[in-house]
Amino acid sequence: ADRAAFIAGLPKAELHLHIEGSLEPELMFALAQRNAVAIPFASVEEVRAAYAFSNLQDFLDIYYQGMGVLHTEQDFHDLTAAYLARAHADNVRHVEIFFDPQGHTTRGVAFATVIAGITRALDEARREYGLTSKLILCFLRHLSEADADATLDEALPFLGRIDGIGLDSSEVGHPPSKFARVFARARALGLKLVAHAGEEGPPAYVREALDLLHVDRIDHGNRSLEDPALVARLASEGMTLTVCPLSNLKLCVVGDMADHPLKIMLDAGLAATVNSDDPSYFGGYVGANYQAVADALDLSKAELLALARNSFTGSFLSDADKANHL
Ligand code: ES4
Ligand code: ZN
Repeated sequence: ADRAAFIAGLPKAELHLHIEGSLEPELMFALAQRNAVAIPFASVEEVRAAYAFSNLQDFLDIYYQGMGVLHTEQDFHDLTAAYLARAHADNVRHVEIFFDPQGHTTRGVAFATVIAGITRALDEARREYGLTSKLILCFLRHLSEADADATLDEALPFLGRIDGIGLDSSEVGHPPSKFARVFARARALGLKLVAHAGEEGPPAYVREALDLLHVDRIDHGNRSLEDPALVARLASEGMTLTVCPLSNLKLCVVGDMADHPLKIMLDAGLAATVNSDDPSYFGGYVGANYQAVADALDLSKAELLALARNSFTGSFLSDADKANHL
């Protein structure tokens, strides 16, 4: 109870959040009705029952299906506004949101519609809660680099609202090297760079993300721990890892929360952070992620404070803005 109050009171930044993964079943039903889209579920309970995954691909199949109810600017606004209200309730002061434009443009939804809806909600949260944000466009790595390049072309008119690019979706078989050229292009445009690596993929994929993509953060990074030299390098470079405990449990990256490597990461000097990834699908927002992993690993207040501080230092806020949070 003491730990719960401490976690609730900690100012946090969330650095690993797929906005489409915050689509709650209730909103999925409401949007399906509003847009006259058929969904293969009869009830909210049936949707939740379908959220049993044995690996990343199991989840991705249902995640891409779920986002099919999102059509209008209002839909993207309502999705984002619901997430931001929930994050604010968890004392999240800053959020860096991933979105998957290729999950929408391939269904005929315009890039501009997605951006307009998300950014309208971000602007409202800034005014209403003082909650600041950055927006990170993710490329779907199961698609080609040419598709990613075309998506970056579509983003060019909106670079005033897009702070960085990321790499997500099916990891194994789609190494960072596949996207070296489009990441170099984004880097030349001044965008921040992140990539999912070492969630299901080997430590070599984390090394590729560092050496070939020149990323500013590693999303997940769990399997880095299999390579002690890589761990030493990540620690010495102060590389932020955006770790997602409930995601790791739901996707069977860890078998039990008691086996979660977060404490090992901290003890190794890694700049780990705690994040919710796809909270609707994985069973909890950022506060619940802190709580679940802290209970399972018996994390101290000093460790929890370090995790929250890491979330601000690892953010893409300016040094002046970081200082206001630390
Ligand atoms: C994702 Cl947990 C995870 N891993 C890779 N890609 C994703 N897209 C949404 N959630
Ligand atoms: Zn993710």
